[in-house]
Amino acid sequence: MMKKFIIPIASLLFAGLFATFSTAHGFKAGDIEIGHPHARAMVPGAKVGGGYMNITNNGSTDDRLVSVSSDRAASAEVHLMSVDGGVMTMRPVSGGLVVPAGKTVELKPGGYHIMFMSVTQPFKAGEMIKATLTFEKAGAVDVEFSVGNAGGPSGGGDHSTMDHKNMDHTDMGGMDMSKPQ
Ligand SMILES: [Cu+2]
Repeated sequence: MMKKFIIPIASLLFAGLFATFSTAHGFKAGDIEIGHPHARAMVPGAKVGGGYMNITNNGSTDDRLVSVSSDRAASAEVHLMSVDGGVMTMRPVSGGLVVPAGKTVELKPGGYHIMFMSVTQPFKAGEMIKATLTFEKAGAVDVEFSVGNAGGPSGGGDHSTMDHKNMDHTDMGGMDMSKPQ
């Protein structure tokens, strides 16, 4: 009789453990450490998705994220989102994203992000999206972006669930709006 109950509880604990483990993931290449690469689930039909993470440079010289690729996207770029004359804009970071020596650069909604473009199968919650980040000095590092939920009722999510083409980034999370225009 007891066995019936023991098994589900054990698997529940295991699932919980696995979830904890998989969200705290990180990757390393030389002096570069990639912390928790993640992406939001995309709505059906969406063609672009945003990717976020922390990049730490433990070395004594600056490095640079020069390219990003993924099987799931025809192309990928590093973008910077900013407010220009009250209008939210995004542009590719030319020359690569500099990661200064001894510093951490945060890619997050409202700031720097990886833009996956021409995605044929929208990212689904629970998936891991394989990608390769190439640094000028540290070289190539394979990472996996964990895909979270599309966002709860609060909508406190990020812009990757929205139609990026229109640059309609209604989520201002993480953006400093206090700057004079
Ligand atoms: Cu973008």
